[in-house]
Amino acid sequence: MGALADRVLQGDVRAAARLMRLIDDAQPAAEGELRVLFPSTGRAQLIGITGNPGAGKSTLVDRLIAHLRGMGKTVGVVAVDPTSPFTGGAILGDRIRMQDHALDPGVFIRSLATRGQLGGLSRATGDCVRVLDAMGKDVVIVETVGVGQDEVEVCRLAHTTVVVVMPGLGDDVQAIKAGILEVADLFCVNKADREGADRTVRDLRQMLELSATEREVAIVKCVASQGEGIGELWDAIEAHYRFLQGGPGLLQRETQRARFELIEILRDRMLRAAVERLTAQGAHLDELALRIARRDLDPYSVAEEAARG
Ligand SMILES: Nc1nc2c(ncn2[C@@H]2O[C@H](COP(=O)(O)OP(=O)(O)O)[C@@H](O)[C@H]2O)c(=O)[nH]1
Ligand SMILES: [Mg+2]
Repeated sequence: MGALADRVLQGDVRAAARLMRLIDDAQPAAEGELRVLFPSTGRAQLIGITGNPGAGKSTLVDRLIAHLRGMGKTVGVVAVDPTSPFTGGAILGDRIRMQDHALDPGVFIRSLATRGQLGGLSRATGDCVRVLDAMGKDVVIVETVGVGQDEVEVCRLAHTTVVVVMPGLGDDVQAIKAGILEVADLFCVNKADREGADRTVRDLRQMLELSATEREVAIVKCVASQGEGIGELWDAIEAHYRFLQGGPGLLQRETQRARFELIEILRDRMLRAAVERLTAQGAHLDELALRIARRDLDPYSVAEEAARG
């Protein structure tokens, strides 16, 4: 235990890639390594980029990487796309787009396939972020599709969450209300080269006023494909981070994240143990599910038995 972690701490990129694969595959062996890494983490600035598919998140991340490299900062990226767990199509596209940075040792990009095992998406993402943090990356960016609850949860890992929207979708702003508003520290209205960007900014501002959030939520316009507004976007991210650092906010976020992760780890562990117990008794999960569906068993009794051991 800890052999991979030691190599990660020495900056071994291949060891980091291997550990992230263990994490993505929900291999229990990853935990021992992460335990060794933990004391060396907590230094990276963590940024979440979320929004609907096609909003321009990957393009923005690509430009942000270039901007940060220009400032001499090292960058880690975790790209999560649960909308294509089987084809991995979007993820492959992201990889190609970001390949300019692939040969830069100051950049590490990892796509998460999240193969839908018992381990959760946010758990795997958080653990990969931790590896990049331990590697010494100054900034770690998580790109995630802001469609489901899981993806909203992922935002809890970040110091600053950027919600990317594009103009011309009046309903889009409406759809944002649920859940996403609570996690947004910053809105990026991307594709500002298209008609209606100012309208979207106005709609967002109005929505923020109506929601009566105490927080200052900045709105930045970008044309990611042209690299416009990227400096302003980064400045707004920095301003938010400095605001957190200057008050109780940073520790509050870290504590919230720690609480969330602890619950996830506990849940994973207990779930794994319970499933192992059931399997040891000769019952297969799918078989039990079939018997429950047929009303031969009820799920409450099965769970009770599995939990009791
Ligand atoms: N017109 C315009 N297109 C953009 C802009 N940013 C990204 N795109 C395009 O929008 C499409 C989706 O971008 P992508 O970054 O893959 O979006 P993601 O799904 O949110 O990661 C791509 O074809 C981009 O080239 C922009 O600022 N203006
Ligand atoms: Mg993308």
